[in-house]
Amino acid sequence: MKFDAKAFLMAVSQKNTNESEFVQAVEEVILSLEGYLNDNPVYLQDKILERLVEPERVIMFRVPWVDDGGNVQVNRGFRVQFNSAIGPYKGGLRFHPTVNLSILKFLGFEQIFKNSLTGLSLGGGKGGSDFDPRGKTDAEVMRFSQSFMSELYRHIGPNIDVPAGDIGVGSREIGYLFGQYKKLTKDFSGTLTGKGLGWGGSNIRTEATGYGVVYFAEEMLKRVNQSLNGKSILISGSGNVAQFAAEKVMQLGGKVLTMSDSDGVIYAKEGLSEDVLTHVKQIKNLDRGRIKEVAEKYGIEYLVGNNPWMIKADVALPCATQNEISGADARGMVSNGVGLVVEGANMPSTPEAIEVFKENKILFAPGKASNAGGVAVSGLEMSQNSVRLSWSRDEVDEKLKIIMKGIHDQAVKYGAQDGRVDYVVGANIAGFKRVADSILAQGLV
Ligand code: NDP
Ligand code: 2IT
Repeated sequence: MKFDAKAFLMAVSQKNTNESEFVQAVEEVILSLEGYLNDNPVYLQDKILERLVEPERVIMFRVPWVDDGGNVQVNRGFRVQFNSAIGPYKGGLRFHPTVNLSILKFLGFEQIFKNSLTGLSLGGGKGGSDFDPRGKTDAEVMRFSQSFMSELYRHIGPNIDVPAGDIGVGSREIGYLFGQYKKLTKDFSGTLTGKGLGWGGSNIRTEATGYGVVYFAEEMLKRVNQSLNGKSILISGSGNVAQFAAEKVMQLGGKVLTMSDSDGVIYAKEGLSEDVLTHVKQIKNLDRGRIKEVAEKYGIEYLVGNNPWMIKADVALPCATQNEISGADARGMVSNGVGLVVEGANMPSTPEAIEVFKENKILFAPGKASNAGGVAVSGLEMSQNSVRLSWSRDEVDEKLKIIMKGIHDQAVKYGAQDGRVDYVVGANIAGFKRVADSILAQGLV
C-alpha cells in the first residue's frame, strides 16, 4: 500500500472548507511524514491518519457578558478536544478577535505533536474566543472570563482537559477563569495551568516558552559549534513568549535588536538594554499599552506598521502570531544574513517561507518543537499539583532544559540527512510516532 499524500490532503481540504490555517497545519505534517509512512506501512492501517485529522470533540458556545456601560455583548467560545491518545487534552486558550474554528483546529492539531515531543502524558487541545481584550477594563475581562468558564467548566477537569494561556490570556485571565471554575465546582485542582505562584502555579511557567525557545536555539547552534553569544537577534511580538525569549537571549550574551506589536517595531542597533525590556514588561503586562510608548520613553527608533524581518541580523525568533513571515520576508531575511530561524509563535512561517529557508540551507525549527517549553512546564505544574508539592526555580529550569534538549535530540534522530537536520521532518515524525503507536494500541475508539 503506497501512501498518496496529495490525495489525502485533497480530501482534508474538501472536508474542511474555509479552514485554511487548519489545512496548512495538516499539510506540513502529512508532507513531512510521507516517506516515513511508506517505510512503516503499519501506520497506514486502520485509518490512523484519517482519525488524527478529526478532532475527538469540538465544543462551541455562546458567551454573553455585560460591558461597563451596561450593554450586553455576545462572543463565541470554543474548545477543540483534538486527541487524547497519550493523556488528557492540554493546550492554551486564545482571546483575540481573529479566533475562529480554523485557527483553533490548527493550534489543537499542532498541539498533539508538540505535547508528544515533550515526553509527558499530555493530549492535544486548544480553545478560546473572538473576544478582544484590547481596550477592555479589568472588570470587563473578569465578567467575560467568568461567563466563558460558566460553560467551559462542564467539559474540563484535571484528568480530562487542562487549559492554559495563549494570545490574550495571561496571568490575569487565568486568575479569573480559575476563580470561576472553583466557584462552580468547589474543586481546587490543577484544572488550569499558568496559575499564580501562591495558588498552585509552577515556578518558571511564565518564562518557560520564551526560555525554551532560546534553549532550543542554543542546542541547534551547539550542533554546528556555534552559540548565541555575540549574535544579533530579531524578535517579533512583545507578549509573554517574546519577553522571556528576549530575557534569555540577553542572559546568554546575544543582542536583541527588535521587539514589536501589531502596530510597529522598536529597533535598537546596539541591542535593547535590560532596562528597556523591564519597561516593555511593565507597558505590556500592567499598563496594557503599546510598544510605541517604549520607543518614545527611551528614544529608540520606531518603525510604524512594520515587522522586523527587513533588518540585518544573525538570528530570527518570530514570537507574535501565525503566518507573520511571508515568502518575501524570508527571502529578505536570507539576503540580510539570517542563518537561524527558531519559531516561538505557532506556525509563524508561511509554507513559502519554510521553502525559502530550506532552499537556502537556513537552520529552521518549527514551533511545535521549539516552543514546547511552555506546555512542558504546564505538564510539570500538573505533576506538582497532583502531589501537592512545588519545585524550586532551579529544579524546574533544569527539567525544562532537559526536555528541550530531548526534543532537539529526537528531531535530529528522525530528521538528519547527509549531515544536515530537517527539524520539520524530525519533529513531525518523532511527535507522530508516539501518538500513532498509542492509537494503534488502544483499538478503534
Ligand atoms: P501575548 O498575547 O502575550 O502576546 C502576543 C504578541 O503578539 C503581542 O505583542 C501582540 O501584539 C502580537 N500579535 C498578536 N496577534 C498579532 C497579529 N495578528 N499581528 C501582529 N502581531 C500580533 O501572546 P503569547 O506571547 O503568549 O503568544 C505569542 C505566540 O506564541 C502565539 O503564536 C502563541 O500561540 C504562541 N505560544 C504561546 C505559548 C505560551 O505559553 N504563552 C506557548 C507556545 C506558543 P498586540 O499587543 O498588538 O496584539
Ligand atoms: O501553544 C502552546 O503550547 C501554549 N499556548 C501553551 C499551552 C499550555 O497548555 O501550557
